[in-house]
Amino acid sequence: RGSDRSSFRHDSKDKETNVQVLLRCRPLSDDEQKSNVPKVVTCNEHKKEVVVTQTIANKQVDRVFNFDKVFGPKAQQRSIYDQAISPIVNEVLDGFNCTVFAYGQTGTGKTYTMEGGMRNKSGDLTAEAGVIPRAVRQIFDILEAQNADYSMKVTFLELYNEEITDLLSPEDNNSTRPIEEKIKKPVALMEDGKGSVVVRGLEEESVYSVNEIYTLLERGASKRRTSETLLNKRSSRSHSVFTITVYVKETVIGDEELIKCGKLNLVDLAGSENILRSGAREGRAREAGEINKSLLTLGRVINALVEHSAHIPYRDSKLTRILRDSLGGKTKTCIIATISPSAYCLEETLSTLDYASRAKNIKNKPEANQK
Ligand code: ADP
Ligand code: ZZD
Repeated sequence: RGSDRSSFRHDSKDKETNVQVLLRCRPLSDDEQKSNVPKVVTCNEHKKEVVVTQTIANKQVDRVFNFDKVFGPKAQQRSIYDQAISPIVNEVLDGFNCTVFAYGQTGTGKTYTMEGGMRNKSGDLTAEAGVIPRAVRQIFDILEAQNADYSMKVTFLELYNEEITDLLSPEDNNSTRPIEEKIKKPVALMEDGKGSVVVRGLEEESVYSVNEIYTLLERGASKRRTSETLLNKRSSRSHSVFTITVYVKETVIGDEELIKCGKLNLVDLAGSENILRSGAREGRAREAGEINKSLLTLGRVINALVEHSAHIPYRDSKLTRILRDSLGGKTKTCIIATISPSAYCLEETLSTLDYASRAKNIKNKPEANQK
């Protein structure tokens, strides 16, 4: 009967693939344009090349960086999605786990890229919609077109100061509880015995339509705003992780039932300037140290992976524990590095470009899971 085939069937070609790294440079803002802010970044999308122009001792020095894809200031949300993210979503529906990270200095467009601008009342995608709403739409469109028998779960969390906030937990209307308690709900990281970490205690919402997910995103976005104001959190210092898990029932000849499962993690990282500044003496130094722990550890994990170190410090932060499989594991990973063209951001821009270049050398071994 084939019932002994209940274990995972690995669709493994044991192929190593590099983490894909894309670069996006935002346009100058209206204000920056008005005040004639000098630009130091030139993008060549065809050559997949970014050139940064520095003037050192009156000499012009160019630094050139290459990526898997380069998107200049004119690139639209839709074009980035169609060229870079849509193929990843197809892989998720083929049973792969995939992760997209946005990395860069605050103000360079991480949230704009991952989430996008405000949402349309009708629920349609606007030109400003980012990766998350577009991925949600594509997943439903494909499953509906295939007339698939599917189910889906989403989670949305924020990680700040090594503490996890569940952005989807229902509103607590008990007005006598301290606000801190209403926002925070104990969630814990647990090892699942197969080398992965699961976040225990998160609200896992089963969803059946695009609009249902959009309503949840609204709840998450509103909760994030509440906790930002009430707890004086700086969103630039927090990481947010939106995860969609899709289960598709496969029609198989005979009495076997296979469920294909794919997972998509969409991660908006804390501003990268927070690592550079982490050494700075600040009033609340301990807090500052904690805030940067996940981002610092992410950098150390990347370095350890590309240097083939014997020890990869995954366990040193919550972010790297949650995303362990995305860094050197079986997940397909894509990093979108975001930069500003402004001369005033030069130092941060070079730091982001160096970081992103290093990340190109990380190798993963994607494997489809089929239960
Ligand atoms: P971050 O999340 O990196 O801090 P944001 O996404 O908040 O940055 O972007 C900062 C500002 O720049 C926002 O007002 C955003 O709308 C705008 N912006 C960022 N990227 C772009 C882009 N590619 N095109 C147009 N506006 C952008
Ligand atoms: N970037 C906006 C949210 C913010 O910071 O509030 S845009 C998208 C992904 C995750 C969370 C929110 C969204 C967002 C949104 C806006 C307003 C209300 C709910 C959700 C969005 C944008 C376009 C389409 C769908 C959702």
